[in-house]
Amino acid sequence: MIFDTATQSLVQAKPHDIARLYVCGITPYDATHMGHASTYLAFDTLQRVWRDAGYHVHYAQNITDIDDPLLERATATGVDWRTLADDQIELFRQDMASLDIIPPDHYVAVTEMIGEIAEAVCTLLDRGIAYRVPTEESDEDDIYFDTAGAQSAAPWVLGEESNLDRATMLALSAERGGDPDRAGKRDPLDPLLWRAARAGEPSWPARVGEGRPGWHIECSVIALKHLGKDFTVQGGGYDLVFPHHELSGGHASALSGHRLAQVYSHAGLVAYQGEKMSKSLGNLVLVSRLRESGVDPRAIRLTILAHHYRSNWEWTDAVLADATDRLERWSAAVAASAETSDDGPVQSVSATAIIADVRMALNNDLDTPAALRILDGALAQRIDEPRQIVNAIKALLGVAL
Ligand code: 5CA
Ligand code: ZN
Repeated sequence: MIFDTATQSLVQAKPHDIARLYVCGITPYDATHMGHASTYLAFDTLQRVWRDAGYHVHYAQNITDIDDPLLERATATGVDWRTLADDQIELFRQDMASLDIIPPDHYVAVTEMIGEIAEAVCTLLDRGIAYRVPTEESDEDDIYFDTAGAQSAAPWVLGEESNLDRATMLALSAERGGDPDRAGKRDPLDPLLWRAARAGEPSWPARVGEGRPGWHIECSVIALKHLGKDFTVQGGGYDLVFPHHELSGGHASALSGHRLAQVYSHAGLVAYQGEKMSKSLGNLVLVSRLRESGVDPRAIRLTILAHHYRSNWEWTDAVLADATDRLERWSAAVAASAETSDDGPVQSVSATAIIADVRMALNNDLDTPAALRILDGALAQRIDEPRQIVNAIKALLGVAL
């Protein structure tokens, strides 16, 4: 069972055959902070639970390697935007590997998909679900998605995934990369599909006109290409509920005639020093910096797993210290169990029963804090088959003891 944002209820994320997962990837500047790590670890746990249940998992993740904030950072620091993106993507991959996060089958950079995204925009124009808005900044037109047109043409209702009213959607759109006040749009909530080439900005020639993709369409096209329509779970941090997932869902429905995904799953947000950890605020705790300072990546993992993936929580030295203690306790218990394994008939707890409890906790909306508590209790006692517990902790929680 996993919580679905659209229906606001616990649902079975039960794949028919293959579990198909899309998680929105990073915009590669200032990677990888603890908020990113926490979101990717939530979906890593989902992947581990599916694998444990015997499903094949097919996982795709985008990389937003062309977008306004990336370009702004590149300009501000005098670095070429491609160099900035490449360096940060490499760092992100190293950070993910250090945290033992199982990589997606497809990491897809938007710059690899420009042609296909431009073709999708053409399709939407041809179907009358997209329209041109001229701009004085370019000889070409910007192209917008017609939310009203899409709702009559596709199985999609604006606001249905996020459960938000129009006033809230308008406010969030202005806050999160939208442009509700742009003149010439049919509806303030219509999002940009294609940004016409402007002086000093990267752009690509395309049938729709020289330009570059808008944000939401990248995820719709990448997900449709690699996972197909109506896939199992669309994931990301809670900050993506609106407008990003609402509108990438709308684009995908308009293109495919089907829902984007069966379940929309969102991880809570990690804060630091009282505010959401974010690149724009700069209040970051970076995985790479912690690693450099000698923090064991397993302790970072256990810090995140000690919080339920849907809760909002704050990174502090104290939560990391708790996880470091837990890692030491567990490691010591495993080492001690190896030494005393042939001590004769002393009363012990059953590894099979403990693992069943851990599985039950994880199947209940990925309740990792409960799983950790079960293991705390078990590892404080003598276990009949300690190797089984070590293997289960590795497979289900990604922590090698
Ligand atoms: N490239 C887009 C998605 S298409 C993007 O949101 N990039 S990002 O780098 O800003 O964030 C990458 C992922 O980390 C997203 O799923 C986002 O929801 C998540 N995320 C960002 N900040 C936090 C935070 N403070 N806590 C939890 N998750 C976060
Ligand atoms: Zn996305």
